Amino acid sequence: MTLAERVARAVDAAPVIDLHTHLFAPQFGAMNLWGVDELLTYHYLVAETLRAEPKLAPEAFFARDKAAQADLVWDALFVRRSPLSEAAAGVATVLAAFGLDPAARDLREARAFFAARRVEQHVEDVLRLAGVSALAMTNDPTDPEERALWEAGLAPDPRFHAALRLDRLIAAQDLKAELTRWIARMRPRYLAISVNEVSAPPRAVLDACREHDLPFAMMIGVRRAVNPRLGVAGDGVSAVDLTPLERLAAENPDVRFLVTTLARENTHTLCVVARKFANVLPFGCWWFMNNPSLIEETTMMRLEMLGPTFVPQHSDARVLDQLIYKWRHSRRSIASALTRRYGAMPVPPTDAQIERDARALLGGIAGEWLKA
Ligand code: RAT
Ligand code: ZN
Repeated sequence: MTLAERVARAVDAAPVIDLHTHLFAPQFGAMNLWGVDELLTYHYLVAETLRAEPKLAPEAFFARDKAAQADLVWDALFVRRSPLSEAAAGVATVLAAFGLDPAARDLREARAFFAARRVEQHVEDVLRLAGVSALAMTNDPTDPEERALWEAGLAPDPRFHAALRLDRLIAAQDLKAELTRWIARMRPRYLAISVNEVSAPPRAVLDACREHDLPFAMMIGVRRAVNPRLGVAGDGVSAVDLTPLERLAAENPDVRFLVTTLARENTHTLCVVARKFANVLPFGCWWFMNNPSLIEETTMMRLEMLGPTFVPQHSDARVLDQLIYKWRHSRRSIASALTRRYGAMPVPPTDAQIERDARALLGGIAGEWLKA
C-alpha cells in the first residue's frame, strides 16, 4: 500500500466529532431537515442558481414553494450545467451514496426514495455513511419554534450536543439570567457567536464560560446581508484585524476559545495567534472556506504551524444528508494534506502513528473540547 492509501484508510476509519452544524436531533421534529428538496434549497445552491439565472428575480424564486424551488435549482445547476461547484458536487455525492442517479433529468426517483425512508433509520444510515459519531447543533433560544420545544422538556439524541448560540440572545436585557436559564435547560457544550469584527464579549458571557467550564466559540469575518434580496444566501466576508483576539486570549487565560475565520486572508494570522495562546483552538474551514482546495491548503498550513493540535474541519451542515458529502470530501482534502506532511518526514510513519493522528484530528481533539 502507498503512503497515500494508508493515510486515506486511517482518515476514512476515524470517527468524526463535528464541532459545528445547524442540524437538529430527530426529537426536534420538522426542524430536522433531510431529503432531496432540502438538499437542493440549501442557501449555497440558491445563491448559485440566482447567479446562473440572472433573469430569475430572487423575489420570484422565494415566492415559490420548496419543491418548485428545488426543481429550479436542479434544472439550473444539474440539467443545464454540470454540477462543478462544491455545493452542487456535494448533492451529486449524496445522491450517488444512496444509489440515485445524479444525472437524472428530474427529481421523481429521488423524491420517491426519500419519501419511503423512515426518519429514525435515515438518521442512523446518514451518520454511518458519513462516519460521524457525534455533532454539535446550533441552538438559539430566541427562535420561537426551537424555544417552545426546549420549554416542553425535549431531550435530544445524546449524539446531538447542544451549542448555545448568542448572536441574538446577546441583546437580552438581563443576559446573565438568560444564560443561567438556557445553560441549565440545554446543557450546551459551548457558547457561540458569529461576528464581523472581534470585540470583547459582555462580561456575563465570559463569567458563564468560567462558571460552567464551557468554551466560547467565535466565528469571525461574516458581513451579514451584503445582498439582502438573497435572504440567508446574501451574507459576505471581510478580512479583519485579529489583535483583539490576542488581547481576549491573554486577558482570559482560564477561558477556552474555539475560533474559526471566514476570510482566507485571516487563516495564517489565526495560526500565529494559536501558537501564542494554548487556550485558542482553530477549528474548521468555515462556509466560503469549505472547498476542497482551501481545506487542503488550510490544513497544510495548520499542520506546518501547529502540528496536530487543531480541528481541521466542521461540516456546517444544515440538512442531515449533507454530512455524507461534507465529510467524504473533507476527508479527502485532510488525507491529502497529511500525506504531504508525512512525505516530508525522514522516516515514514507507522500505521499506528497515522491512526493516532487521524483520530485526534477527525474527532479526538473536538471530543476533548466538547467533553463528548
Ligand atoms: O454556512 C452557513 O450555513 C451560514 O449560513 C451560517 O449559518 C454560518 O455557518 C453561521 O453559523 O453563522
Ligand atoms: Zn454555521
